[in-house]
Amino acid sequence: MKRRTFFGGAAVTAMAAASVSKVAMAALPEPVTAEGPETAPPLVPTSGRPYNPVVTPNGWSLPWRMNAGVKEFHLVAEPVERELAPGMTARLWGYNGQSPGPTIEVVEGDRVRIFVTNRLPEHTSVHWHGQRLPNGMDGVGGITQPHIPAGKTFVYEFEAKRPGTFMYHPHGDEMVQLAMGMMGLWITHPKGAHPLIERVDRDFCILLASYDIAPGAATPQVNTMLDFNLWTFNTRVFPGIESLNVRQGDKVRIRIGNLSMTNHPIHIHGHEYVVTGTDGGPVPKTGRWPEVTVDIGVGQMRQMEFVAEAEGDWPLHCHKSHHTMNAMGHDVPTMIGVDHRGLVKKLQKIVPDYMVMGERGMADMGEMEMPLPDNTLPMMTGRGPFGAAEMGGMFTLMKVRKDQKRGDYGDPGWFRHPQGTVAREWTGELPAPARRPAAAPQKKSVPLDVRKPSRGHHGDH
Ligand SMILES: [Cu+2]
Repeated sequence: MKRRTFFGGAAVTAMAAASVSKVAMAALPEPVTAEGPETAPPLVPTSGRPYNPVVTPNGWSLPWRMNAGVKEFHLVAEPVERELAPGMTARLWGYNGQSPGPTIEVVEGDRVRIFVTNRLPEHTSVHWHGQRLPNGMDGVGGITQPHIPAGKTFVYEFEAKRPGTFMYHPHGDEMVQLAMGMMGLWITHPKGAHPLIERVDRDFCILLASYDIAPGAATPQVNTMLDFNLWTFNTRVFPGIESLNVRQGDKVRIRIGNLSMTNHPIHIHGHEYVVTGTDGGPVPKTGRWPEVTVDIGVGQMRQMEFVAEAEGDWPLHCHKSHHTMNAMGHDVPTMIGVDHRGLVKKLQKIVPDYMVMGERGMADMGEMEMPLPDNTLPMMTGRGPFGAAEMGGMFTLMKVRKDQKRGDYGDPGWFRHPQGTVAREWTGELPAPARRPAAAPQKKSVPLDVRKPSRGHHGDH
């Protein structure tokens, strides 16, 4: 993470002065910028009230400054470059050097002041999704405030009233600005003990988004409504998404918000989680039940909690199978069962690099070294200790280890399975398939439409 001052030049200062009062200008905190997609360690608060910080995989939390009891942040909306996974970098719009923007962490009851500087080529605004605040701080361009013109800085100020998981994003030219990656997470921690919010050992937060970037291109197609080809956790795709590394027995919270264009059933392996909170706040204990897949609709936030009981490398992924694929796969014709014998040579005379693909399914593509255009990712990729992972998109691993140090979020490497606990090839005898005994002749069924008309609700069954 690097510090960079945007307000070095006198011209810029003069421009900003037009939209910010003199008092605020004097107090404008230096914006902090992140470069690179590495996961930042939890930002332990050194001023303001204490809390248990979150970790944003492949992201970071925004430092603040206390100014006469007010927590001050500086967001800069600007064009950014984001590596989606090694081999592909997208040209997006985001905040403070990255998409998603930095996670903002405050404490219930904090007075918060956020300076928003617009370095985009068009106007913007910031909507604080899910917060209780004065109407004029809601960030709806044209409705509750003038749009923030390019080059200007606006100030938002409100009290973080209720604890929970929130998001921020522009409200105005949303189709374009969300498609370009403008979004971030906001966590309001409870002040002290809360009857419905437990203290956890690991607290992760993930923002779901989708992009449509043609293979070889770097800028998303902003008019796409349905056919996105990249499905992201914190604007990263597998294998670029860092694993969630936890200690066995840790109480884990995963907070997920969805700012894509469709719902995502997020599935965890080897464990069950309970939704302890939604966009509306903590869920009463009587309203919680265990699940292994939680569907997260567009605009929703969910908090899932569980104890990481089982050691291993456990996938956490969207269960829509196209959402665990990367850019190249979605338009490939289905060739299963098509016999190419005798055709390949003839076809190669016309199309020299013609190759047979997908005759037996597409698993081969996980291993295949296909020539790709620059700056794109294979449909399915990633390697594990046993071979190709054949995944992409919204997929990562939760690594549970006995010897992971308390508070250590580092990657412990691949799981070492205890002897005899891995699925293996059966090398013994294969008995001949047993024949099912011939079934007794079945009663002839009567088609529904010739049945006697029902005389009532009783007596017919
Ligand atoms: Cu999905």
